[in-house]
Amino acid sequence: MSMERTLILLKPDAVQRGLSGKILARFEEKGLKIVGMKLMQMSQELAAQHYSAHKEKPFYKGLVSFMTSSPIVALALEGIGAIEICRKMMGATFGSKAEPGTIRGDFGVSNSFNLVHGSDSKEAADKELGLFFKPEELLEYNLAAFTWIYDPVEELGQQG
Ligand code: IDP
Ligand code: MG
Repeated sequence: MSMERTLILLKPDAVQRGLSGKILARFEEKGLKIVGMKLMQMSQELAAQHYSAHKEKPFYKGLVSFMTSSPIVALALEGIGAIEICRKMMGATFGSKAEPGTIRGDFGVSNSFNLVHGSDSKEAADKELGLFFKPEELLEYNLAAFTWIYDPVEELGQQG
């Protein structure tokens, strides 16, 4: 697995229910590095671009309406295998089906109000990060805990 960046959105229900901090903490505690973060309200245009793959789905109109209804928190998270790790942490799409221990499984029951979005592939992550963040809003910095989160020799490729 390689170092990756993924787009996570804390959806309007997460912000309105006061769960932004708790959900962000889960990603931080896992060892993911925050490289971008902003509170924002999605425009119709941004929602249409972000969810273009779902344009023909019956839930599309409601989804765009929900996502633009109230502020979200957009996060860019970095880590080895970050895309798949974050998807696993989110759980299944529907809160009623998501396993306990996942974000959707622990905090929600709804099919549509499911708290969090995460990119599902490298291609999606690149596209979605570009939609939500300008290049200069994605930061490069050393995380002090990095060499305790990862084995420097085994995982970071440093000399033993
Ligand atoms: P994902 O967020 O787990 O990747 P997708 O199938 O990509 O799930 O759907 C995008 C979003 O659309 C979901 O997170 C959810 O908010 C909403 N959604 C998906 N399927 C349904 C549905 O059957 N009814 C209502 N909303 C849905
Ligand atoms: Mg999806």
